Amino acid sequence: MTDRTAPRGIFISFEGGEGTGKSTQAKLLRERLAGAGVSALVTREPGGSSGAERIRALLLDPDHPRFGARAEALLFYAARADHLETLIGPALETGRWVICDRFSDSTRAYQGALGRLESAVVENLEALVVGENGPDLTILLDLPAEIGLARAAARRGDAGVDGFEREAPAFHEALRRAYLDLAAADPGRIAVVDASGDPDAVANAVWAVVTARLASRLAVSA
Ligand code: T5A
Repeated sequence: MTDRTAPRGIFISFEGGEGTGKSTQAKLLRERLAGAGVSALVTREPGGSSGAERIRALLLDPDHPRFGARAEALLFYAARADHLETLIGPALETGRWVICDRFSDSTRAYQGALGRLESAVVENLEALVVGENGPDLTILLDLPAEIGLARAAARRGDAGVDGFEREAPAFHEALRRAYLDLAAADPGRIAVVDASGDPDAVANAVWAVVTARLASRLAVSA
Protein backbone atom coordinates (compact mmCIF):
# COMPACT_ATOMS: atom_id res chain seq x y z
CA MET A 1 0.00 0.00 0.00
CA THR A 2 1.24 3.51 -0.79
CA ASP A 3 2.51 5.52 2.18
CA ARG A 4 1.36 9.08 1.49
CA THR A 5 2.77 10.41 4.79
CA ALA A 6 6.41 9.51 4.03
CA PRO A 7 8.81 12.36 3.21
CA ARG A 8 9.74 12.58 -0.46
CA GLY A 9 12.43 10.06 -1.39
CA ILE A 10 15.99 10.94 -2.37
CA PHE A 11 17.07 10.81 -6.02
CA ILE A 12 20.65 9.64 -6.70
CA SER A 13 22.19 9.31 -10.16
CA PHE A 14 25.36 7.54 -11.27
CA GLU A 15 27.33 9.03 -14.14
CA GLY A 16 30.53 8.25 -16.01
CA GLY A 17 31.85 6.90 -19.29
CA GLU A 18 31.34 3.43 -20.76
CA GLY A 19 32.09 0.53 -18.42
CA THR A 20 32.92 2.67 -15.38
CA GLY A 21 30.72 0.41 -13.24
CA LYS A 22 27.52 2.46 -12.96
CA SER A 23 25.12 -0.50 -13.17
CA THR A 24 27.24 -2.55 -10.76
CA GLN A 25 27.43 0.28 -8.23
CA ALA A 26 23.73 1.17 -8.53
CA LYS A 27 22.83 -2.37 -7.42
CA LEU A 28 25.45 -2.43 -4.64
CA LEU A 29 24.15 0.90 -3.30
CA ARG A 30 20.60 -0.48 -3.27
CA GLU A 31 21.86 -3.35 -1.08
CA ARG A 32 23.67 -0.99 1.31
CA LEU A 33 20.58 1.20 1.59
CA ALA A 34 18.41 -1.84 2.26
CA GLY A 35 20.77 -2.71 5.13
CA ALA A 36 20.10 0.79 6.50
CA GLY A 37 16.35 0.25 6.24
CA VAL A 38 15.88 2.31 3.06
CA SER A 39 13.96 0.90 0.10
CA ALA A 40 15.39 2.09 -3.22
CA LEU A 41 14.32 1.59 -6.83
CA VAL A 42 17.14 1.06 -9.34
CA THR A 43 16.45 2.31 -12.84
CA ARG A 44 18.44 3.46 -15.87
CA GLU A 45 18.63 5.91 -18.77
CA PRO A 46 17.95 5.88 -21.55
CA GLY A 47 14.98 3.75 -20.56
CA GLY A 48 13.58 2.74 -17.20
CA SER A 49 9.89 3.12 -18.06
CA SER A 50 8.19 1.17 -20.85
CA GLY A 51 7.87 4.20 -23.15
CA ALA A 52 11.46 5.26 -22.52
CA GLU A 53 12.71 1.71 -23.21
CA ARG A 54 11.17 1.97 -26.70
CA ILE A 55 13.09 5.18 -27.31
CA ARG A 56 16.24 3.48 -25.95
CA ALA A 57 15.90 0.80 -28.62
CA LEU A 58 15.93 3.53 -31.29
CA LEU A 59 18.91 5.36 -29.81
CA LEU A 60 21.11 2.30 -29.24
CA ASP A 61 20.15 0.28 -32.34
CA PRO A 62 23.50 -1.31 -33.37
CA ASP A 63 22.31 -1.38 -37.00
CA HIS A 64 21.65 2.36 -37.13
CA PRO A 65 24.32 5.09 -37.16
CA ARG A 66 24.11 7.69 -34.40
CA PHE A 67 21.55 10.48 -34.83
CA GLY A 68 22.88 14.05 -34.84
CA ALA A 69 23.43 15.68 -31.44
CA ARG A 70 20.24 17.77 -31.66
CA ALA A 71 18.04 14.79 -32.56
CA GLU A 72 19.72 12.69 -29.88
CA ALA A 73 19.14 15.35 -27.22
CA LEU A 74 15.44 15.55 -28.14
CA LEU A 75 15.10 11.77 -28.00
CA PHE A 76 16.97 11.46 -24.68
CA TYR A 77 14.76 14.16 -23.16
CA ALA A 78 11.59 12.59 -24.57
CA ALA A 79 12.61 9.35 -22.87
CA ARG A 80 13.49 11.27 -19.69
CA ALA A 81 10.07 12.97 -19.62
CA ASP A 82 8.30 9.60 -19.71
CA HIS A 83 10.71 8.12 -17.16
CA LEU A 84 10.21 11.01 -14.71
CA GLU A 85 6.44 11.14 -15.13
CA THR A 86 5.67 7.45 -14.95
CA LEU A 87 8.39 5.92 -12.76
CA ILE A 88 10.82 8.23 -10.93
CA GLY A 89 8.35 10.91 -9.79
CA PRO A 90 5.72 8.50 -8.46
CA ALA A 91 8.39 6.47 -6.59
CA LEU A 92 9.84 9.58 -4.92
CA GLU A 93 6.34 10.76 -3.98
CA THR A 94 5.76 7.60 -1.96
CA GLY A 95 9.05 8.10 -0.08
CA ARG A 96 11.08 5.53 -2.02
CA TRP A 97 14.62 6.44 -2.95
CA VAL A 98 15.54 6.23 -6.62
CA ILE A 99 18.98 5.27 -7.97
CA CYS A 100 19.34 6.02 -11.67
CA ASP A 101 22.11 4.69 -13.92
CA ARG A 102 22.74 7.91 -15.96
CA PHE A 103 20.52 11.01 -16.10
CA SER A 104 20.79 14.57 -17.47
CA ASP A 105 24.56 14.90 -17.00
CA SER A 106 24.91 12.23 -19.70
CA THR A 107 23.16 14.56 -22.17
CA ARG A 108 25.30 17.49 -21.00
CA ALA A 109 28.46 15.44 -21.55
CA TYR A 110 27.66 13.38 -24.67
CA GLN A 111 25.40 15.69 -26.70
CA GLY A 112 26.47 18.99 -25.14
CA ALA A 113 30.24 18.92 -24.61
CA LEU A 114 31.14 16.13 -27.06
CA GLY A 115 28.35 16.70 -29.59
CA ARG A 116 29.01 20.44 -29.51
CA LEU A 117 25.32 21.15 -29.00
CA GLU A 118 24.86 24.66 -27.61
CA SER A 119 24.53 24.44 -23.84
CA ALA A 120 21.42 26.67 -24.04
CA VAL A 121 19.62 23.92 -26.01
CA VAL A 122 20.35 21.31 -23.34
CA GLU A 123 19.53 23.67 -20.48
CA ASN A 124 16.21 24.71 -22.09
CA LEU A 125 15.25 21.06 -22.47
CA GLU A 126 16.40 20.45 -18.89
CA ALA A 127 14.19 23.28 -17.61
CA LEU A 128 11.21 22.06 -19.66
CA VAL A 129 11.44 18.37 -18.75
CA VAL A 130 13.26 18.13 -15.40
CA GLY A 131 13.04 21.52 -13.69
CA GLU A 132 13.51 21.09 -9.93
CA ASN A 133 13.03 17.31 -10.13
CA GLY A 134 16.63 16.33 -10.88
CA PRO A 135 18.97 14.28 -8.68
CA ASP A 136 19.73 15.36 -5.10
CA LEU A 137 23.12 13.66 -5.41
CA THR A 138 25.13 12.54 -8.44
CA ILE A 139 28.05 10.15 -8.15
CA LEU A 140 30.54 10.44 -10.99
CA LEU A 141 32.55 7.23 -11.39
CA ASP A 142 35.89 8.34 -12.75
CA LEU A 143 38.18 5.98 -14.64
CA PRO A 144 40.71 6.18 -17.52
CA ALA A 145 38.70 5.60 -20.70
CA GLU A 146 40.69 2.57 -21.88
CA ILE A 147 39.95 0.66 -18.66
CA GLY A 148 36.22 1.36 -18.90
CA LEU A 149 36.09 0.39 -22.57
CA ALA A 150 37.96 -2.85 -21.84
CA ARG A 151 35.53 -3.70 -19.04
CA ALA A 152 32.52 -2.93 -21.29
CA ALA A 153 33.98 -5.04 -24.14
CA ALA A 154 34.68 -7.99 -21.82
CA ARG A 155 31.11 -7.90 -20.52
CA ARG A 156 29.58 -7.54 -23.97
CA GLY A 157 31.37 -10.50 -25.56
CA ASP A 158 30.06 -10.98 -29.09
CA ALA A 159 26.95 -8.84 -28.67
CA GLY A 160 26.50 -5.87 -31.06
CA VAL A 161 28.42 -2.63 -30.40
CA ASP A 162 26.25 0.49 -30.31
CA GLY A 163 27.26 3.75 -32.01
CA PHE A 164 28.46 5.28 -28.72
CA GLU A 165 30.88 2.43 -27.99
CA ARG A 166 32.19 2.65 -31.59
CA GLU A 167 33.50 6.21 -31.00
CA ALA A 168 37.32 6.63 -31.08
CA PRO A 169 39.39 6.40 -27.83
CA ALA A 170 39.97 10.19 -27.98
CA PHE A 171 36.18 10.69 -27.75
CA HIS A 172 36.06 8.69 -24.54
CA GLU A 173 39.00 10.55 -22.97
CA ALA A 174 37.34 13.88 -23.86
CA LEU A 175 34.17 12.53 -22.30
CA ARG A 176 36.00 11.88 -19.05
CA ARG A 177 37.27 15.47 -19.06
CA ALA A 178 33.76 16.81 -19.82
CA TYR A 179 32.35 14.92 -16.83
CA LEU A 180 35.10 16.23 -14.53
CA ASP A 181 34.30 19.77 -15.74
CA LEU A 182 30.62 19.23 -14.89
CA ALA A 183 31.61 18.04 -11.40
CA ALA A 184 33.88 21.03 -10.88
CA ALA A 185 31.02 23.36 -11.85
CA ASP A 186 28.50 21.75 -9.46
CA PRO A 187 30.42 20.27 -6.49
CA GLY A 188 27.41 20.58 -4.19
CA ARG A 189 25.54 17.94 -6.21
CA ILE A 190 28.23 15.93 -8.03
CA ALA A 191 30.76 13.84 -6.08
CA VAL A 192 33.67 12.26 -7.94
CA VAL A 193 34.58 8.70 -6.93
CA ASP A 194 37.68 6.84 -8.14
CA ALA A 195 36.29 3.79 -9.95
CA SER A 196 39.60 1.99 -10.56
CA GLY A 197 39.43 -0.34 -7.56
CA ASP A 198 37.54 -3.62 -7.32
CA PRO A 199 33.72 -3.40 -7.04
CA ASP A 200 33.71 -3.65 -3.23
CA ALA A 201 36.33 -0.92 -2.84
CA VAL A 202 34.35 1.38 -5.13
CA ALA A 203 31.14 0.52 -3.24
CA ASN A 204 32.83 1.52 0.03
CA ALA A 205 33.83 4.88 -1.48
CA VAL A 206 30.29 5.42 -2.81
CA TRP A 207 28.80 4.58 0.59
CA ALA A 208 31.15 7.03 2.30
CA VAL A 209 29.83 9.80 0.01
CA VAL A 210 26.18 8.82 0.53
CA THR A 211 26.44 8.65 4.31
CA ALA A 212 28.37 11.94 4.50
CA ARG A 213 26.03 13.87 2.22
CA LEU A 214 22.70 12.36 3.21
CA ALA A 215 23.37 11.64 6.90
CA SER A 216 20.22 13.35 8.16
CA ARG A 217 17.93 11.49 5.75
CA LEU A 218 19.58 8.15 6.49
CA ALA A 219 19.13 8.67 10.21
CA VAL A 220 15.45 9.54 9.62
CA SER A 221 14.81 6.61 7.26
CA ALA A 222 16.81 3.92 9.06
N1 T5A B 1 23.75 8.47 -23.52
C1 T5A B 1 22.90 8.22 -22.48
C2 T5A B 1 23.82 9.75 -24.11
O1 T5A B 1 24.57 9.96 -25.07
N2 T5A B 1 23.05 10.75 -23.59
C3 T5A B 1 22.17 10.55 -22.55
O2 T5A B 1 21.46 11.50 -22.13
C4 T5A B 1 22.11 9.23 -21.98
C5 T5A B 1 21.18 8.97 -20.82
C6 T5A B 1 23.87 4.18 -23.00
C7 T5A B 1 24.56 5.07 -24.02
O3 T5A B 1 23.76 6.23 -24.22
C8 T5A B 1 24.56 7.38 -24.08
C9 T5A B 1 25.70 6.98 -23.19
C10 T5A B 1 25.91 5.52 -23.51
O4 T5A B 1 26.86 5.42 -24.54
P1 T5A B 1 24.37 1.78 -22.13
O5 T5A B 1 24.39 0.47 -22.86
O6 T5A B 1 23.33 1.98 -21.12
O7 T5A B 1 24.33 2.91 -23.23
O8 T5A B 1 25.86 2.00 -21.64
P2 T5A B 1 26.49 2.45 -20.29
O9 T5A B 1 25.57 3.31 -19.52
O10 T5A B 1 27.83 3.04 -20.56
O11 T5A B 1 26.61 1.09 -19.52
P3 T5A B 1 27.77 0.07 -19.43
O12 T5A B 1 27.09 -1.19 -19.04
O13 T5A B 1 28.66 0.05 -20.60
O14 T5A B 1 28.64 0.58 -18.25
P4 T5A B 1 28.48 0.60 -16.70
O15 T5A B 1 27.06 0.45 -16.25
O16 T5A B 1 29.20 1.81 -16.25
O17 T5A B 1 29.32 -0.66 -16.22
P5 T5A B 1 28.86 -2.06 -15.58
O18 T5A B 1 28.54 -1.91 -14.16
O19 T5A B 1 27.85 -2.69 -16.47
O20 T5A B 1 30.25 -2.84 -15.67
C11 T5A B 1 30.82 -3.19 -16.92
C12 T5A B 1 31.65 -4.47 -16.74
O21 T5A B 1 32.73 -4.20 -15.84
C13 T5A B 1 32.64 -5.04 -14.70
C14 T5A B 1 31.21 -5.56 -14.65
O22 T5A B 1 31.12 -6.80 -14.00
C15 T5A B 1 30.87 -5.64 -16.12
O23 T5A B 1 31.33 -6.84 -16.65
N3 T5A B 1 32.98 -4.20 -13.54
C16 T5A B 1 34.19 -4.17 -12.98
N4 T5A B 1 35.34 -4.83 -13.24
C17 T5A B 1 36.42 -4.54 -12.48
N5 T5A B 1 36.40 -3.64 -11.44
C18 T5A B 1 35.28 -2.97 -11.14
N6 T5A B 1 35.26 -2.06 -10.13
C19 T5A B 1 34.11 -3.22 -11.93
N7 T5A B 1 32.85 -2.71 -11.91
C20 T5A B 1 32.18 -3.31 -12.91
